[in-house]
Amino acid sequence: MNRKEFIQMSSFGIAAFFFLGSGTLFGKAQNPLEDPRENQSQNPTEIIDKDVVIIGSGYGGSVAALRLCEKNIPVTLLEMGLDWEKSGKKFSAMSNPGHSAAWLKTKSIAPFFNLFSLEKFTGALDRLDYEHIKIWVGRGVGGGSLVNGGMAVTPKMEYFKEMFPTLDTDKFYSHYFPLANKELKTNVASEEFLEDCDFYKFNRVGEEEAHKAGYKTVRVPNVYDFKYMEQEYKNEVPRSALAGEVIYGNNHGKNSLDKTYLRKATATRKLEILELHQVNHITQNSDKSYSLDISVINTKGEEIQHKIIKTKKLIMAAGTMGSLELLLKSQAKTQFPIDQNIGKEWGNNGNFMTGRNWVKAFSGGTGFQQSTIPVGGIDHWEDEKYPFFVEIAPLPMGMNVATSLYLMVNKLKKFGGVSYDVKSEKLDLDWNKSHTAHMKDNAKYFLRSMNKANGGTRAHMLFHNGFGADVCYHPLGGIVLGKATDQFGRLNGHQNLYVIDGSLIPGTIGVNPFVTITAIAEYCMEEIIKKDFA
Ligand code: FAE
Repeated sequence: MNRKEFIQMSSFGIAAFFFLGSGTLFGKAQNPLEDPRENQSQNPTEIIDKDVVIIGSGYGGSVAALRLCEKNIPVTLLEMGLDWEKSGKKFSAMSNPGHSAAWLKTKSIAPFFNLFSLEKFTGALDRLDYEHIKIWVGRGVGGGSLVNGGMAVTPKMEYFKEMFPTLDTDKFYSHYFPLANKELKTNVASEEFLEDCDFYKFNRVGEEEAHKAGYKTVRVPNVYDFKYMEQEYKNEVPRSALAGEVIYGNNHGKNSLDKTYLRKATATRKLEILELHQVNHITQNSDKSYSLDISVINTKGEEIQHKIIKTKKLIMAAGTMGSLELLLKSQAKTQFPIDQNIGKEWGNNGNFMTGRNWVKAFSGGTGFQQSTIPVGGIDHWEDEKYPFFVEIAPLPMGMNVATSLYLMVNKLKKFGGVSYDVKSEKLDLDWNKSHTAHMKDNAKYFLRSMNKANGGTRAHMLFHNGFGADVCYHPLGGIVLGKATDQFGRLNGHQNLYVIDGSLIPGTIGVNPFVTITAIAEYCMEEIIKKDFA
């Protein structure tokens, strides 16, 4: 398969933009490991030097960019997806998928109702398919923040301590978590609004039913601006959450990273963001610098330029699956040195999607119109036999369905593992039904108790008869803090290579993870900048 075919076929293929960097050199002779230009495309390769490079513009990458730029350090941020704000393109609603709905697919890829054909485009939502699990991720400047539900949950202190026994828990809860929430613009909806708003009927129903079944519910903070949503409700501003926008991106209201960390970093004028730059693999040079093999792509996913960017300091923030793929693939392709712990302690954060149908006469369903932004959770984490946390999720498809949707977050009983298959050039996951069996038991217990108290059945029309063991929004781990890296994300065996993203968290954190990823990134970057960039 030639390079072009590979890019088009790969789920990491993409769309394009052309950037001329400084210090361009053509045809510089290097040893084969330093000049990884095998399978050249017809386009001449551009070789560029940069001081500091970050791969990926999600939570880890955005924190790293801001903290470095604030210290006057010039940063180049490489992102395989589109800069949506710059492109002037709109995100599409769930009921009408358009350009943003999927990364280079011809059919929509939401967890349900995929009846829509699409034009191939570098959309904001991607799905990585493995035998026993499907993993959804965000693509574009802002990473997962573009497509996620915005639930901003600080983990329970005890569980955080259990996952990270060597970290200073008190400092995290007094400093890094508050800092992360402040920068992310986390806020909470007013109870009055939630009580009045028709669009939150699904949540009121979900909470009432949970209470009847004896569960405790909690209000969940979010980065969607609830004051904006109140204005949407009154039709004073354009609607977004109340117009069915979420996993294909929000056009208004949501404080995604492009509106928070990245906007601040850009204001320093030290940040260069190169969109549609897909890093294929990395080579370590004899002087310990790194060469990144990059395809610049167009919005159809075709390579329009091939680049090598050389840098002394490299921060990998391509997300759990992206950073793992880059490290493992680079090892296979360029003998890139990696630690034996890479690929270990991977998990799905206990994600298990489930739902209920309840057909009570005259009940009125969960509402024709549903806000896309979740605000409620069911906290059953302390239970000894069936511990779980549940997001009361909307189903914003414009139907007054008598279906309730729940995303469960469970504990892990055993970790999965990630390796690289040279033949298929894809990641291999050691992950199967044995990893999720206890999550299914929890889902059965939860649905049974809810149905007993409220009537109903499990939602057979959703995923696999109502039990979505293979639905994963929160891949975590594989490059675990303090195992594959030192205590601050410096990759073992390297001096100037850092990993700052969800892969640092050992497979589970008990709640939706981006607040934790942000706080850990803040903690790591504080130390790295102090010691390695002085
Ligand atoms: P991430 O945000 O994934 O960013 C990585 C970036 O790197 C992406 O922009 C990639 O395009 C880019 N990239 C990857 N490979 C390459 C490459 N080779 N070259 C160049 N660029 C590359 O990483 N979490 C919550 O806490 N609350 C929620 O409500 C929530 N809802 C979610 C809903 C959905 C549908 C999904 C998919 C996720 C949700 N999450 C939620 C998970 C959350 O978005 C995710 O944990 C974080 O985005 C992960 O942050 P990272 O910094 O690790």
